[in-house]
Amino acid sequence: MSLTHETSHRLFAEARQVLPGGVDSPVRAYQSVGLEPPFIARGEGSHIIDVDGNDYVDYVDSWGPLILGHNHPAIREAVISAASRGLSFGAPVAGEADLAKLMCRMVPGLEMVRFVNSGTEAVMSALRLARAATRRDKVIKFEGCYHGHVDSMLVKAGSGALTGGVPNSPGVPAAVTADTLLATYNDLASVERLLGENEGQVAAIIVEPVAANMGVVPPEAGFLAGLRALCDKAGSLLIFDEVITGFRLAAGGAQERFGVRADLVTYGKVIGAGMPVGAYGGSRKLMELVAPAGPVYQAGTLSGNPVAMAAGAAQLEIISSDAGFYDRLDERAARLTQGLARACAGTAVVQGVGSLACVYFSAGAPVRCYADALACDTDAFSAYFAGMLDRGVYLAPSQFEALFVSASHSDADIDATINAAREVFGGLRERA
Ligand code: KE4
Repeated sequence: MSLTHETSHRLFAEARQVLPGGVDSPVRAYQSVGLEPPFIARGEGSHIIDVDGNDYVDYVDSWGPLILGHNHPAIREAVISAASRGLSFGAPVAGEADLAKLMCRMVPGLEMVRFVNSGTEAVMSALRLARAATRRDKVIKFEGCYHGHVDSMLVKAGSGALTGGVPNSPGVPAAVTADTLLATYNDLASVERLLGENEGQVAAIIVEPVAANMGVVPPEAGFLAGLRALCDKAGSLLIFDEVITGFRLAAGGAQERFGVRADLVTYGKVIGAGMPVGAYGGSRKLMELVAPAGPVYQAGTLSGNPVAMAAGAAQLEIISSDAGFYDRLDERAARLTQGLARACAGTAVVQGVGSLACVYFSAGAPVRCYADALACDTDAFSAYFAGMLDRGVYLAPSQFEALFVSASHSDADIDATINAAREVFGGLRERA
């Protein structure tokens, strides 16, 4: 079944005249899969419909925010109601503390948050706070982890930085990344070595508790707890970048799921329900160093925007009042990943945690770190991607991204996805 894309093609040509690459975020341009992106007209539940009328089961979910699916009535109503009172005031509104209190109720140990407008801003601010709190400059990150387009983090970053084959971006001064130390994911010895070589100089270790920007790489047993112990010994802060995992892996995110407490946590995506929201948070002691309570400057015209706060609160209220939400979400995701694993057996492997998953063309080898991810066959991934898109399954257009299962994905969606994968992998095997 070949879908028609005339309108998307025309819109993409027009967009490329006024937007770099025709998009506002690189991975959306479909460059790594060698296709043109469908332009989306609307979303409903687990489906999106493009401007040519093609209907897809959506596993991008706006890259994670839409854990309840598109156009959820309660979230839509909350946004319309807030917007009807004005879009922004640049002044305190009750909705900011309402969402912050809700987050602190859901996340053990979270005492205070600051809202910003993106995950990138959250990471940038958390790094500044960690450096101020420890009076140290160096930061350890992991190859293949992506923490937004913060200058100091664009070193062997994942996601779009990896997809575009540009692990390090031009325009980032060497002086800025001189304090960024690179470790290997799932390799505590690589961290210990860096801490030893930079004794007393490391402000923080920042980590994606599940690496979801080089596909989906779970933390191996003891890895996160090991980072906690190494930070305690070195006097460094542990930052969990939970922009993807926050409020997705559990109410308390990865901290709850893996039983490891970070000193600072960054959030995004789910807490905005599709509106531009990021946040960073931690203990009151640390967070009260942030202006105007303390000296660490950070600001934002639209931070805590009332409409965005209403959207995030509506989504978290639904989740937090549903005791079985995460169990059901994980069960739904397990049905999908088990079906995909059967369909791709012998050609690809499926890795996942909770409602995050990735189909890796790694010749059957597990993907434990950046080097393993880089070894994957991206041409084979592209053929798989195109085949699934043609069958109405909308996946992230890169081997180095996750698929996101939402509460809106039905049994019918999952069965259709598994059937599409069966056909696609059958075709790939025939052509092999
Ligand atoms: P934003 O600035 O894009 O809101 O968040 C940056 C960010 C920070 N930390 C983690 C762990 C992230 O995954 C992200 C952004 N995720 C990507 C998807 N892998 C966003 C998609 C895009 O760049 O268009």
